[in-house]
Amino acid sequence: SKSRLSFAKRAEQHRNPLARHLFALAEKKQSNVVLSADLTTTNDLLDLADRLGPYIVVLKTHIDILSDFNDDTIAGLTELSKKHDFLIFEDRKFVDIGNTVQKQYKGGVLRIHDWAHIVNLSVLAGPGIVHALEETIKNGDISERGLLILAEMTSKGSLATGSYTKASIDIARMYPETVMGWVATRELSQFVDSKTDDEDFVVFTTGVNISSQGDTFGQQYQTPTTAMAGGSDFLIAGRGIYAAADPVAAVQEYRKAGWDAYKARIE
Ligand code: BMP
Repeated sequence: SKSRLSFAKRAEQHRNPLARHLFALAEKKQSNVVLSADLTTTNDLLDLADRLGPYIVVLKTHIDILSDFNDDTIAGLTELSKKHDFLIFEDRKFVDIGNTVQKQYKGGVLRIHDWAHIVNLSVLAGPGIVHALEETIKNGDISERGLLILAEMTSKGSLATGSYTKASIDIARMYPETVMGWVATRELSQFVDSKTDDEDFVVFTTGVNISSQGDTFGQQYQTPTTAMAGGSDFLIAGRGIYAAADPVAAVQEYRKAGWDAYKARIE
């Protein structure tokens, strides 16, 4: 596992340019916070991204929840990602056969591949989905694009456990050039073969909240501190930040908690 190495070291050693960029951004901004910006109008989304952009390394979107998605949504997000230096992660959770997913990634009204640095997927249908997304990335003329595999889920009763989680990791390891890591609640070191020590899959953790245990639909939270102690690298937080009375104060609190915990675990 690479979780005891500094992000600076991991940035230096990583084979994937997007992962290198991400680790370097984290060091520069002293933040491992991914803001889950689950707002439903373009104005609210861009306003939040502008105010909180300085404190985050990645902005995670659910672009299909916007009631007024249009070209300005993407122009605005792209401009803010440059202004504040953060990456964009569309939480699309692709799950279909490769042929369909390729069209969903490249085309449609959303044209996700054009603007999202990172997208995620589930391996329910087997490795063909990764093959298809990788082909789009490799054939495209945009250099910084990467995939995350949804290896676990935070909601109560999730079926993404055990052999499913292990299969997610095995498939990630088949595509190390485009799969930069996975979304999981913890390090999953029991599934990772430590023989090949040039591997460095990045762990993104959802379900992070300082002041709540969960919601009425089965969401289950851990804190930034417990997530980092469990081997997470990047903390994804939504309502804990954007629904706080003062989102700017909240993002600073999550950033400090995440960064302190990161500092505490590196060698
Ligand atoms: P919140 O912090 O407000 O609970 O939001 C969590 C975000 O992470 C949501 O956008 C949700 O879709 C996403 N998510 C999750 O909560 N659990 C998972 O297992 C995977 C997710 O992508």
